[in-house]
Amino acid sequence: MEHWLRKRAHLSPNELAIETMDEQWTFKQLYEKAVSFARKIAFLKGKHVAILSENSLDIIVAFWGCTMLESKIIFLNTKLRERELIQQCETADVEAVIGQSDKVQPLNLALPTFTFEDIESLPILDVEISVEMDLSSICSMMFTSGTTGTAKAVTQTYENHWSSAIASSLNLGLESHDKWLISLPIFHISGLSTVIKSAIYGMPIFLMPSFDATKINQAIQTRGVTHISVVSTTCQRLLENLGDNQYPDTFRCMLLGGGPAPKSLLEEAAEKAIPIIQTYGMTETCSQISTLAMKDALQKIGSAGKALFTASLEIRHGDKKLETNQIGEIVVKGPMVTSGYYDAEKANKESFLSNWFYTGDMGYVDEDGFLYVVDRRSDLIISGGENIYPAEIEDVLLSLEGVKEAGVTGIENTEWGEVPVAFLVTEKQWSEEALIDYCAQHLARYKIPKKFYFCESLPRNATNKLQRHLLKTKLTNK
Ligand code: S0N
Ligand code: AMP
Ligand code: MG
Ligand code: MG
Ligand code: MG
Repeated sequence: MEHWLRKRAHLSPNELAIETMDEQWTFKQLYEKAVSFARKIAFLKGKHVAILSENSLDIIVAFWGCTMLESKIIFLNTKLRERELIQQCETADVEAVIGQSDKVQPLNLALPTFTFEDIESLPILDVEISVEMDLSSICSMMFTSGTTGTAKAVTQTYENHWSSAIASSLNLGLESHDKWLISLPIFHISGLSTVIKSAIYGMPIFLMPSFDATKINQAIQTRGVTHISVVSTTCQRLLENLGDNQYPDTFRCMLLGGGPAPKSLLEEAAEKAIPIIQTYGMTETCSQISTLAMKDALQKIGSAGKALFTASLEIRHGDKKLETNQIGEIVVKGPMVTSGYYDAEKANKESFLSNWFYTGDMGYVDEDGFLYVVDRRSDLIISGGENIYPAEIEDVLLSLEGVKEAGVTGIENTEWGEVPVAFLVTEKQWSEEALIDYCAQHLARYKIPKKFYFCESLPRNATNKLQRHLLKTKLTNK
């Protein structure tokens, strides 16, 4: 297939590709910047290149530039600590890291690193860049963890991204004035999928460097934004900031995903006639796999809709398909679903059964075929749209002197949905402050437990395995 951005620059050279608060780029400009970026880093052709950056024009140019070199792009979360980044770079066999200077410069990675400024000053090499994309090859990788707490790299092929963009448009429709605002991080599929849609659809994006409710609401009200992707936390903040004001009729989609949505939030949005479209999807499905159609949004509040065109979804217990309204594991299939975790045979064996991907999430399908997600993959805590795996935090706490046992679980939180709390059995007195300090050295700040409870013992089963779901009962007993 012809390279999407090249094709788009050919079809719609002078149309708007990216708008920021103070800049506007056409597809031709974006394409030329990406080509020049690719020529400057041609020595990274075909390599595993990690990108560490917040949302900016630079990360978009870097992404497209790397695709022109057939490099595999590994997206790193800017909130992570050095230890976490090193682990992810090792997992994905990263060969070079590029990114925002204040994020890349302080790192000690034992890998070649280049800031965007370094790359800017490199000479443009006279090399061929790819004019086509091989759909079956890996485009990008993003991380997810498992029950063990070590990161796994989800591979996303060009075909996965292509299929995701097309399936989304077959549900939401494409209109000539569509403009999708990106405020979620591009290092997550929630953000990257919109960058890709822009080239495939010929649709401008409105790019926000970070989440700012006032600026986003202004952009929706005055800059012609028609779509935005949100998680519950950011949706909540937008609604609060909106107050009694209204969005223009042209604003047609607030795509809400990345975790459970409180019913109260959905009802408040419905009252204010805000076009919230609930979706279920994940890094492994390259964004949406099941989305509520606009026409069903009000009748099926709380549902994540039906599997998109080309996708299939079943509720199973093991390999047995369950009946309507029975709760079981959500399994999915389709051309947007990852072909596997990178270099992780065991995890792949556990997650796939004849092309069906076992999500680990629990849900049911009602008599009209609509999906309801009721519980997430085992032990996963989702805080403000970021995933937190208890095992990873427990490992850090256990590495502290005098900590004999550690158990982490999530508790409800009005701002973030859920936050982690820790239960410790210790031989030594640790102050909460010291524990927070220690966690902060080793973990992204959103992973730091919000509370530490000291106990005599932790709930374990007959084989001595920690029973995290029982930790919560310790709280109700307190
Ligand atoms: C919620 C966000 C915006 C909060 O970030 P904010 O307000 O900018 O915080 P900072 O200024 O960075 O920090 C201030 C303090 O807040 C703490 N903090 C920050 N984030 C969190 C958090 N998530 N949880 C808890 N605390 C947090 C900071 O640590 C700091 O405190 P101190 O000073 O104490 O350190 C931000 O977190 C955000 O952008 N979240 C969303 C991330 C996201 O995109 N998640 C989705 C990932 N999943 C997927 O991509 C698959 C699903 C999917 O594709 C999808 C999802 C949604 C919509 C559409 C789709 C789709 O299908 O396309
Ligand atoms: P991620 O692992 O970051 O790709 O986020 C995907 C995870 O978020 C899924 O595996 C679910 O656990 C959760 N999730 C996504 N969409 C929904 C939804 N509509 N309702 C409940 N949980 C969701
Ligand atoms: Mg390896
Ligand atoms: Mg994840
Ligand atoms: Mg901020």
